[in-house]
Formats: sequence, structure tokens, C-alpha cells
Amino acid sequence: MDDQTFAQPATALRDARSVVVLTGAGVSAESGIPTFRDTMEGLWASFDPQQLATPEAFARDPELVTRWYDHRRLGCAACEPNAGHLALARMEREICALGGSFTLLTQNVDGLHTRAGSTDPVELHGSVMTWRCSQTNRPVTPPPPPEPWPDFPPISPAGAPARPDVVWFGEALPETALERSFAALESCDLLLSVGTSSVVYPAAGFIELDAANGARTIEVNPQDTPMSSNVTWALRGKSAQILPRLIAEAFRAQ
Ligand code: BV8
Repeated sequence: MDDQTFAQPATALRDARSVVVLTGAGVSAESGIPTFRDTMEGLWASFDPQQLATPEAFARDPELVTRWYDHRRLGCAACEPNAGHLALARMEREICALGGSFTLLTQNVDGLHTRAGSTDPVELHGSVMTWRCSQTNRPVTPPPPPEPWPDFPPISPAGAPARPDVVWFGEALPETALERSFAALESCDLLLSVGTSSVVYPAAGFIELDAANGARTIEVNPQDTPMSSNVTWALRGKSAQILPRLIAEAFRAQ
């Protein structure tokens, strides 16, 4: 992609007073974490993630579901943030240094934005790194990576299976996450959507909401998504390459 492609979105980013970034599994792809709808690797190749990420699956087979999530917990812990995560952490610092506001909303459960230096991401779908009792909702601490849980399903002190702190399909997103999201979206003048297939709601609807509010939008993705027709600029490519170039163009003078 030539520099001209970056000129307008970079100017919009530098001039923005209130920036919201929405990320999906694509931003972690270059850290080695398979995206949600990629074919699952190895042991899990014969399972559909959408079928495993539900309360019904957990109730039906807590051993299988907790094994899958512990496999993902250890996989995420073994990965490092990539240049895309680091670029978003720098974007936050640059926007705030110019007196603007910045909010990062992520659908990812891998914790990589925090490890890259983003100060307070809104984890819309929770985290696979923390677990809780499925009965009392009290935290249950997993063994430190790379240690797996000793037993599956892990049993909480209350005697019930422990579950990961993720939002399953059919479960409501955390109230605070939704409140922070809508407050940020209402006032934002620039929304970046990075590495998401834009098919999971309510996050997928954020782009439509912001386009309706008059915000300009930048989509960073190797391919079109159902939201692409709503965006102002589509930067086609991998986020670990696109985001550093966008930041360099927007804040090169700083
Ligand atoms: C709810 C946690 C209500 C678990 C996840 C309205 C319309 C239609 C359906 C619904 C609706 N409202 C609700 C629904 C149902 C459902 C839904 O949206 N279903 C979809 C499938 C149609 N939504 C829900 O159930 C939500 N709950 O609304 O509750 C409610 C209210 C009150 C009371 C009770 C209930 C809950 C949704 C959350 C589900 N949990 N994750 C886990 O991780 O195991 S969602 C899951 O999908 C992941 O979090 C993932 O992040 C998310 C979205 O996927 P993406 O992140 O976009 O990842 P994907 O693989 O799909 O795409 C990757 C993209 O990256 C691709 O575009 C690819 O091209 C790109 N890419 C690849 N490489 C790169 C790249 N981009 C950049 N760089 C690269 N290198």
C-alpha cells in the first residue's frame, strides 16, 4: 500500500478529539493466536468454537469445555504482543498527549493489549486468563502458566466446576463494559475497527452506530467484512503492518 493511502486516515487520526478502537481476534493473529473462525489446530480441529463457547456446552460437558479453555489460556500466555498491539498502545499515548480521549474496546480474551501497554482496555468478552466458580461467581485462581489445571473440570472451593471469565454466546456482556462502550461511542469522532469479522453482536453493531452518529471510521483487515460498506477508509492488510505505518504517518512530527 502506498503512502497516499495512509494520508487521509492519518490526518483524521491526528486531528481526532475522541478515538475509539474496536479489536477482534485478527489483531492477535500475528502473535500466533488462531483467530476465532480459523480452523482450530490439532486436537480441537473437529470442534466448532461457536459450539464450545456456550453455557449449554459447559453444562453438557464441563471437562471438554474446561480442557479447551485451559489449552487456550496456556496458548495465550505463551504468546507475545505484536507490533499491532504496540502501535495501539502508542496511539493511546499520542492521542492523550494531544488532549484527546482514547478508548480501546476488545473482543479478545487473550490479555495481549494490557501486556502491550494499553492502559485500560474494555474486555467486551471477558478474559480466558481469569476463572471463577460457576455457582458462586467467586474468583478461582488457575495455576500460573505454563502449569495446566490439575483436574478437569477444576472444582471450586464451593464444590462446583470452575469456568473461564469469558462471555459465552447467549450470555450478556458485562454491564460496565457496555456502559463504557456506549459512553465512548456516543462522543467519538473517529472509530477504528481492527481485525474483526464484524459478525458478533453487540460489538459488530458499534460501527453502524458510530457511522450513524457521524463519526468517521477506519477498518483494518486483510479482507472485506459485512461492515466494510459503512466505513470511511478501508486499509486492507495485516494489522501488525498497517497500524505501525498509520501511526508513523499520523504522529511522525511528534
Ligand atoms: C448477547 C468469548 C444477549 C468466548 C465470544 C444480534 C444479531 C444476531 C445475533 C445476535 C444479536 N445479538 C446477540 C446475538 C447472538 C450472538 C451473536 O452475535 N451471534 C453471531 C455469531 C451471529 N451474540 C451473543 O450471544 C452475545 N451475547 O448478545 O447476549 C443477552 C442480553 C441479556 C441477557 C442474556 C443475553 C455474546 C457474544 C460474545 C460471544 N463470545 N468470545 C471465547 O472467546 O471462547 S465471541 C468470539 O467471536 C470471540 O470473542 C471473537 O473475538 C469474536 C468475534 O470474532 P472476531 O474477533 O471477529 O474473530 P474472527 O475469527 O471472527 O475474525 C477475525 C478477523 O480478523 C477476520 O476478519 C480476519 O480476516 C481478520 N484477520 C485475520 N488475520 C489478520 C486479521 N486482521 C488483521 N490482521 C491480521 N493479521
